[in-house]
Amino acid sequence: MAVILVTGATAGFGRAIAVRLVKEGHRVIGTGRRADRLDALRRELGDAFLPQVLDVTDAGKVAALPETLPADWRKVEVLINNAGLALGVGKAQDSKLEDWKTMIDTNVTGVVEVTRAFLPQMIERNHGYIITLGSIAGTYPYVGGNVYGATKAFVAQFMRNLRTDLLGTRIRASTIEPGLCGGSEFSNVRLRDNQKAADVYKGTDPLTPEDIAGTVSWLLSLPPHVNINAIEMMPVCQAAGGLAVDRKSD
Ligand code: NDP
Ligand code: 8X3
Repeated sequence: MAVILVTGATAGFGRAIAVRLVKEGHRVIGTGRRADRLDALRRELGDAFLPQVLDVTDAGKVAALPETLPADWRKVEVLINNAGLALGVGKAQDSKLEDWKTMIDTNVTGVVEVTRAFLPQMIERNHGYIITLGSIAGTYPYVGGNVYGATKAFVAQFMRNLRTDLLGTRIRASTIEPGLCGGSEFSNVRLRDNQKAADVYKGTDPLTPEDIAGTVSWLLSLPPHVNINAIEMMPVCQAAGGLAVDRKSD
């Protein structure tokens, strides 16, 4: 059983992943900015869960994290880069630059810095697994997806390149790219309006955080010679929408 670090364990996918992996016998380090949520998870999961308050955009704290962990938690065998967010659904021309910067700082720079912090120890042991949450938004453009989709396209290519650099080692790298998924705070954060967030899922049967946790669990169950490069998953009620054409009337 492994020591697994899950970023963004205070809600949604990260929380579900932490709960599932602890139930499967792993020890999980869960991070996030909200200490009260992490403490509640610790009460629920017990000693197999180690809460660590961490803002992934705080470069100094991210770099120092591996050495600041308690000694018996330092050998992180699996890193799950889950912390991330979308802000806004406006077109590029209507979006706030501040929101764009926050998404880039969290979804791009945060993922890169957390990965860089834990990679050396995995290389040293020639053993490890890095799983990062991308999104279908990184593949399929949609109106209002602008910078969020671009950050997830970065994630997908970063992980493919990482795997290429890791060829010759026994370290694995996978991206999970989900589509519409309810039961998390993703749309509440993105829309900053709980009613509008609930409307996103009206009349749908979306993926759930437990579906994502199940996918992580499946990845971890595979034999060590198997590397799943990427998994794109959507609920049955969703499919890609096709191309758009602007037609002028005569
Ligand atoms: P939630 O909003 O429910 O959870 C996001 C988590 O990320 C929270 O635990 C939050 O913790 C953490 N987080 C956000 N910013 C930071 C930060 N600066 N530092 C540390 N932690 C941070 O969203 P989901 O669970 O739905 O999303 C998880 C991941 O999956 C994201 O990367 C998202 O882009 C991706 N995804 C989501 C989909 C969906 O439809 N829900 C579909 C496809 C991908 P805290 O606020 O406590 O810091
Ligand atoms: C979240 C999925 O379709 O809202 O990454 O961009 S989507």
